Amino acid sequence: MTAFTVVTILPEIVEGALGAGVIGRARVAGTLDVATVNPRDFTTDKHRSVDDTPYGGGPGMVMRPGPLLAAIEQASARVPGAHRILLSPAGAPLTQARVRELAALPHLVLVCGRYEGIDDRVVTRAIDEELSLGDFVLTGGELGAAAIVDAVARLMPGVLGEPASADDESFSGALLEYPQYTRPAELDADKVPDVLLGGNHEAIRRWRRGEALRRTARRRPDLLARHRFTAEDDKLARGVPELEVGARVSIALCHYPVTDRTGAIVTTAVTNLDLHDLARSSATYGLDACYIVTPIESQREKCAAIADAWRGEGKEYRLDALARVHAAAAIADAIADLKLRHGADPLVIATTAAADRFPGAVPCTPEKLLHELHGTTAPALILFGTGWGLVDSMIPEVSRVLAPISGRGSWNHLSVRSAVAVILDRLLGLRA
Ligand code: 4FN
Repeated sequence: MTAFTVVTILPEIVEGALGAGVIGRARVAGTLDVATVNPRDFTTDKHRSVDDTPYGGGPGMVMRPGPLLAAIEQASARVPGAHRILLSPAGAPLTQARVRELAALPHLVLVCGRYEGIDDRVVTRAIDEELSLGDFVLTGGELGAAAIVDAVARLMPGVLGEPASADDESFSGALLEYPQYTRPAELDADKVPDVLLGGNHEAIRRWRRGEALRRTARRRPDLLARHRFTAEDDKLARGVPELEVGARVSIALCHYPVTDRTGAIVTTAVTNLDLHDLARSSATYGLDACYIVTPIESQREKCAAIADAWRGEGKEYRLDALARVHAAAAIADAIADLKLRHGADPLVIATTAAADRFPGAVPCTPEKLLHELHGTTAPALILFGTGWGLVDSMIPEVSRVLAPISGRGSWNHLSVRSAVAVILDRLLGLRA
């Protein structure tokens, strides 16, 4: 059982947060040990001051090291094996994985800052770990400390009513929860899904798993990217737009209309390397198609010749990639092909290394684009330029433009093969 000692100048906040509900009851019953230690009780001046002005100037006050260090020392001695945590925006964001690890420790001392922060020597001398609840401004660490006590305590035996309900909830696995309903079965015209009213437990389990996958895709694509799909998940995903985004995304490598180094509108040559690598990236991320756009017929024939050469080799993994490659005479032809095959106009997205191109298109990131695709069943076509980039005035179908890929520097001449890989990975890549 983990004991908790919260070091705070405002114990009322911690008591208020941890005095009611299952946590409050467990404390009264003696299955949960939560105490507070107040640095103000360790002051020696007549004003009992816990703060002072910052060295070097600046706004606000800083917590004095003396009373805080004394309070942490006494708190740590209350139960053996203290692990001292500072709640701080500089800490690692708290996760359920870390909560589970903390639940194995005998004593957590949770130190709360106030004012503008605490004297840094307290951190270097008396803190083992810094944790944060997230990226927002708080007036103090107390609510973070209360959150950690709540999250850790609910994993301890005897704190929750049923032990089964402790760890099968959202974030323990990688998926959000399926939607829950209780009586009445009809709230005005709002009905509880039929499957939940029937007694088919296997059908209910399958429906819930499918809903959990769908909701996670829509609301927390970052979590879904970390989820390992089971064979059943793959089956449930089939035909669900939110879960098959890759199969609606196509790319086009455009050799026209692009500019050269002087700004003149030109047609560039198809290269063997680009074609190979884009086909392989397209297959890796499960894309619908990879269009090679060139108005020059002999260049389109070259694409077919390269494809034929692959076919000749007869290697199966290459054929998978190859099946996605289509030569097109113009961007409009690729768009027409998508419309024909999907029965809807594609969302056309331009890419550019220059932030001022495509001024009429809505700027977006791969993350925002993914969110948008979750909300539609329409296909998407991402355009990549060759040479010195796509000519923005000649592609009226473009409605979105992806922000340039960039590192810290101003030098930005990524190869188109690299740009495709980076964008596809940010859009569809797994993070597991
Ligand atoms: N906050 C940021 C950047 C700089 C300062 C703050 C901030 C309370 C003592 C820390 C904040 C956030 C999550 C404790 C925020 C947390 C705190 C937390 C916290 C008073 C000094 C302060 C992250 C927005 C860039 C005030 C962000 N989880 N300073 O809030 O203690 O636990």
